[in-house]
Amino acid sequence: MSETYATVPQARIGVAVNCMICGTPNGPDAPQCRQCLAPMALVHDAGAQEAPPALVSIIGESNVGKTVYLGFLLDMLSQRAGDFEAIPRGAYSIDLQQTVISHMAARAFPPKTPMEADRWLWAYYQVHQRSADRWVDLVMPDMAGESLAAEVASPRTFRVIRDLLTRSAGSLLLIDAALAANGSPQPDFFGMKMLSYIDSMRGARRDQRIDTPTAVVLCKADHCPEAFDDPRRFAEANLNRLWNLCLSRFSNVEFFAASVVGSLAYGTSARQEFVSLIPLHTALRGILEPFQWIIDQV
Ligand SMILES: Nc1nc2c(ncn2[C@@H]2O[C@H](COP(=O)(O)OP(=O)(O)OP(=O)(O)O)[C@@H](O)[C@H]2O)c(=O)[nH]1
Ligand SMILES: [Mg+2]
Ligand SMILES: [Zn+2]
Repeated sequence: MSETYATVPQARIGVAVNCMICGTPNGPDAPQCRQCLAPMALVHDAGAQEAPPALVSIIGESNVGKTVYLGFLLDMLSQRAGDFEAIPRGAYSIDLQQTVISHMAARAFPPKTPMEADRWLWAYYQVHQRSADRWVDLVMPDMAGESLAAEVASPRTFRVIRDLLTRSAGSLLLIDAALAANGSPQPDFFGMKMLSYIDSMRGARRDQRIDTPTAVVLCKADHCPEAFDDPRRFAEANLNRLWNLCLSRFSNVEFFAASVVGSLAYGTSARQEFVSLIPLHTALRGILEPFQWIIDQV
């Protein structure tokens, strides 16, 4: 017989903790939700807060630059960039930022995010917007592009992704602008798939558009500087299918361009057959703007 709430011994009911992402009750010492694998530390850290934190999802294909973007964003926030300062809740929140910064300091990109949800890094920050003297609590997981692709291809493969995307207060959809500028239709199609997945999961009627703030971030814009000049125009020209879907189904979309590297080198070695990219120096452009736009609306 499956274990239902009614059959759980009394002593355990008293201390069961509901997962922040999917709501499933878990034992008090569970490190991860037994249903969706989200870290239970999120709930323990939220403890005394009046309102639950807002979820912001960073989505996009594998290799688009999600981990790099999120790592630098968190690092900028904790260094009090622009209008913001950010305080991590829980030491685990620092791991992503630390991984990205230490790799980049050693002139290497961070490794690919593993597909298994229990190995993702999650960041839980209290963000202070100084001009408005406003605090926002944010939870941002670094999901793997391949897991997102698997969930989009056959919904309900990754429960955590469905729960995250349907409950997100805002999304950043990262698109490989360098590929798109080179004429590849792949970024356009993947972006469309992601948005139509969100559209169907939210279950909005055909005459209702999705109003969740969605920032489309044109990544690797160092390869195509024209994306910085006019991101909307770039998207309309190079990602026309995605652009049209945004117009017809999403009422709150904005386009941004971003890049983290100033110059790249290409290296090979006797031990490996492929060419690896070496970031020679970091030059952050457009990292904060999409985040600021999302925060202004959550
Ligand atoms: N030129 C350029 N390349 C970038 C930039 N950001 C990331 N990259 C490249 O994109 C690769 C992938 O970046 P990640 O952040 O690991 O990509 P991801 O979206 O997290 O990929 P998954 O973990 O597989 O989902 C890096 O190894 C770099 O080669 C950028 O701003 N400019
Ligand atoms: Mg990654
Ligand atoms: Zn869960």
